[in-house]
Amino acid sequence: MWAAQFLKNGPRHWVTSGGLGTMGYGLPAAMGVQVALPAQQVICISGDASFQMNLQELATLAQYGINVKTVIINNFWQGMVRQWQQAFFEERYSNSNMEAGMPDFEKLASAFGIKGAILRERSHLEGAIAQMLAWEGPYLLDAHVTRDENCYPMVAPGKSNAQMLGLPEHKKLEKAAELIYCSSCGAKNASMHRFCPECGTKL
Ligand SMILES: Cc1ncc(C[n+]2csc(CCOP(=O)(O)OP(=O)(O)O)c2C)c(N)n1
Ligand SMILES: [Mg+2]
Repeated sequence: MWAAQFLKNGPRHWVTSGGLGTMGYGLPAAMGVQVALPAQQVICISGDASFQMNLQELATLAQYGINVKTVIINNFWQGMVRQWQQAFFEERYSNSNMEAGMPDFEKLASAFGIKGAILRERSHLEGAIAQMLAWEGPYLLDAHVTRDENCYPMVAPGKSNAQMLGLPEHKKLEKAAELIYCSSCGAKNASMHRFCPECGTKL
């Protein structure tokens, strides 16, 4: 989600499992694109838990020398699950902390015959990326990030996409030329909205 929100890589340079966000999709998808477009540099960006769903594909990278660079955004949690448990389940964290049993990804890559590195400091980020891109062949960068950073917007259980949390405030709504009122909950809406952000009803 962070990659989708913050990377400015332009059209036809983005492959994603989309809204359903299937864990483990990134590495094999990146391998397919790299084989199809050998002149391009493909970078797989994956969560730590998601990466572990298909880490056996490091062997395929090694066997075929596929030049995919992988960056693991490693918060040592199933972060989205942690965020749900924090926000909607009174911080009852169940089976979402991945610290115990988390492999050392640099050593894991090395075990498969692939170059790896760990990034611990933000100030080393650019250098670590430059080193990764300069390396000939597959490379795995294990980027340790803030462990409890939340990702927004998000949709609460039982709510619709029109009710997502964490969107920027529409402070100028009051001044919008045309206002309409939701027939279901009465909330005030700008007429360009197609769904009520309060209750999700189609306007
Ligand atoms: C195959 C699969 N199983 C379960 C889920 C539900 N799910 C969504 S995010 C998530 C945790 C992801 O953790 P991680 O890859 O470490 O990413 P983070 O949220 O920490 O950035 C889970 C279990 C899913 N999307 N795909
Ligand atoms: Mg994680």
